[in-house]
Amino acid sequence: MHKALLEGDGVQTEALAREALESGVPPLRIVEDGFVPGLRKMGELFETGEVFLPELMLAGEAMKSAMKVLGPALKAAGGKHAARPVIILGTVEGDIHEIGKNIVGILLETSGYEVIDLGMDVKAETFVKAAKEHGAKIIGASALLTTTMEHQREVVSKVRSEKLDIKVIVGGSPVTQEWANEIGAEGYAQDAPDAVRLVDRIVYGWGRQ
Ligand code: B1M
Repeated sequence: MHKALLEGDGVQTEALAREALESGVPPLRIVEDGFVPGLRKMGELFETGEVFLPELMLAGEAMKSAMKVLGPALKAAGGKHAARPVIILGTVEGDIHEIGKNIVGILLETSGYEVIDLGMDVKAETFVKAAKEHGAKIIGASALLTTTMEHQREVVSKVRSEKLDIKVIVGGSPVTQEWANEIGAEGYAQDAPDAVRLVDRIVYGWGRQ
């Protein structure tokens, strides 16, 4: 999986995802142990100038091919839930990284939440407008670039300035708990399972194991 991602081979990533599922490997394990390390490696190679934007894009596309198979499997593994608190999710303005945000969304859905995914490059006012429209109590804002993290602060500020009873949670690879504290976000999650635990704590005051 790692190699297929580094080669940007979407046919292979999809085939390997299918093969692993058919062999009974849990879908979240395939994502986190199979593909995510390959994407991390790609990021390192990009940072050191060993690969360039086209390779990075191909790796992103190859991951999306795998997610075509893994997304429905993740949802199916989560089962059905009756109570569906609404969560507004998106990647902040100026940022088009969506793979991690999509995994967070899928896991929240399979954990019983209704996720309204606004996609990527979402303005602060769009997050807030959607939350008001859908009666959501939580907004999740993802950012993958140090330059776009600042827009997470804007989402918090917009919620505060309108005095809304909405909690903002943040995540993404450059984001930390310290950053969440600094901008006044209600929570930070480092990965998708952690995001579910955080939302559970906010909504129900408890965490699932
Ligand atoms: Co870009 N990119 N990229 N990229 N990219 C990074 C992020 C980078 C770290 C690579 C590097 O240089 N090492 C670097 C950012 C540097 C920085 O700011 N510190 C970078 C750069 C520089 C860029 C461009 C500027 C390159 C350029 O044009 N010169 C450009 C920016 C475009 C833009 O957004 N305006 C760019 C473009 C792209 C592609 C479009 C080619 C592609 C994205 C494709 C897509 O998403 N459809 C891409 C990719 C694939 C990456 C890397 C390689 C992989 C990102 C990823 O999907 N990771 C990335 C390297 C890296 O992250 N190490 C890199 C896997 C994913 C499962 O993890 O997204 O971290 P992640 O999500 C995790 C957690 O963070 C958390 O849970 C997820 C699941 O575990 N999480 C949340 C995420 N959101 C959350 C929200 C929550 C809670 C948890 O609550 C709301």
